[in-house]
Amino acid sequence: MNALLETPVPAVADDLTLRRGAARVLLANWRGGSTIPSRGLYPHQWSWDSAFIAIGLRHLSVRRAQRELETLLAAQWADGRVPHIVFNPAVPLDAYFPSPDFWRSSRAGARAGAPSAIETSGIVQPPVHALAAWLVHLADPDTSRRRGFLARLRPRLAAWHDYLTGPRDLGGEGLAAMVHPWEPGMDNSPSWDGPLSRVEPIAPQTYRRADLDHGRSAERPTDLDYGRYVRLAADYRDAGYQDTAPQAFAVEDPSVNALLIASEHALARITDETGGDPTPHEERAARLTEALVRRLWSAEYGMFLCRDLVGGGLVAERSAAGLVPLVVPGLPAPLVETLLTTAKGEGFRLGELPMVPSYDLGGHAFDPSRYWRGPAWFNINWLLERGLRGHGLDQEADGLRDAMLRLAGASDFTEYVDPHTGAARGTRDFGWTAALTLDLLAARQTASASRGRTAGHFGTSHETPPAPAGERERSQV
Ligand code: 9WN
Repeated sequence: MNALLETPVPAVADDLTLRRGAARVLLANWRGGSTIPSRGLYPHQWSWDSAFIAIGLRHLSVRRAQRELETLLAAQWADGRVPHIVFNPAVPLDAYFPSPDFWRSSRAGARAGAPSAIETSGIVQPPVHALAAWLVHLADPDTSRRRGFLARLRPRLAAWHDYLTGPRDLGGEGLAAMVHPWEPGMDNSPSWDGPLSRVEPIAPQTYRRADLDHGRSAERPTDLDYGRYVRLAADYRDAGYQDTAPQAFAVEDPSVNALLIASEHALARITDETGGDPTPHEERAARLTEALVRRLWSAEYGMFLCRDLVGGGLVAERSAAGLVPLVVPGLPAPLVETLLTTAKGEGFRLGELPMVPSYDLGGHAFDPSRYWRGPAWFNINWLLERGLRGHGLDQEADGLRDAMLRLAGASDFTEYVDPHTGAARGTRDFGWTAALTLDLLAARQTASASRGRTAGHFGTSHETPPAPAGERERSQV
């Protein structure tokens, strides 16, 4: 039975009200050069948040969307890494933990090429940026060309991907590895429980969790998790953020690598558009796809799993990260079919529940409220929607898109929702929820104008039609 029918459904906002509400969130969260994820909990610039936000912002202001990515990439380190947080010096140190005085990037990261004039964290987040840059370009190619947007970003994006496929290929088998649970962006996913259990937590009295000033503790990671996060970050910092130092935590994550592949396809298009040869990027995307399937596919689980590089072997936990490779354009058809079966099965109930949960509904660690251990997130569902559509699964994609739009409006653009009831969880007025609402609204409008035809995999293929008028800048913000 459809869970939406089991619970009272709040009034559905019409498209215009939804658009205005989402725009209001993005305007309120704009800080002059970038957008904060939320006004209480996350008062700085976050890396993958900015990519998703730019994808939505392009429907309000192409200039702002360009700026969002430019600001982030201006904080790139000389070794190519794009830091997961760029700190705003005007925000008090105690507003967010770990704060700039914990990461000490300009000093501790000097050997790795951290900028001297901007404070950042020293870890990374998933590489959604080339994809975002390409989509921002498509929204208004003329303005993009006139401003040299892609030409300026291209070398930085290429260096970012070189970092992930070079120093971060810790397994030596062609995939990027993540060295902290914050890096894949799904912080307390049950997939990390095993790999994290080997990490000695730092003493709780040595730091203060600012997140609990804004979030309910039942919806956030536990203190034990935090102790381990802080230990790993402090050790990485004390090793000068060098990737040659031994890591206590190192995993290959299917979502991160799938996003790298999607972004590598986008980088091929960006390179072509700026007069270069796209072939090396197309070849790298193909190599990464082969490595993703070889290293992380589990026929037994019918989905991709994470690989624990320290303990060895695949992690036997079904998380939504293992479905995200649907965004990979060249994924073999039998795998797409199996992923669809898994997504529709008992664990994720695509099409039955309003949105896909972050973790197996029947899994031993499932919790409908606690962060990445069950709640459904808008960015992951947006990726699944695009992935399904890219493989021609329009009916499933339409259902997901419409449910997301309904829940985004009904929940005040919340950070995540209870996957069974759709009830809001986490912080409200959340940046990427608002941004991706704008993107889905624009796509729905374009689809109904062209009687159902929408572009497939993010417009990264050669056949992609030019940006629809509905995706062009409509209003100057
Ligand atoms: C740590 C900003 C970020 C998201 C992550 C999400 C959460 C941070 C935190 O918020 O992580 O990076 O303090 O919990 O897990 O995906 O990018 O929105």
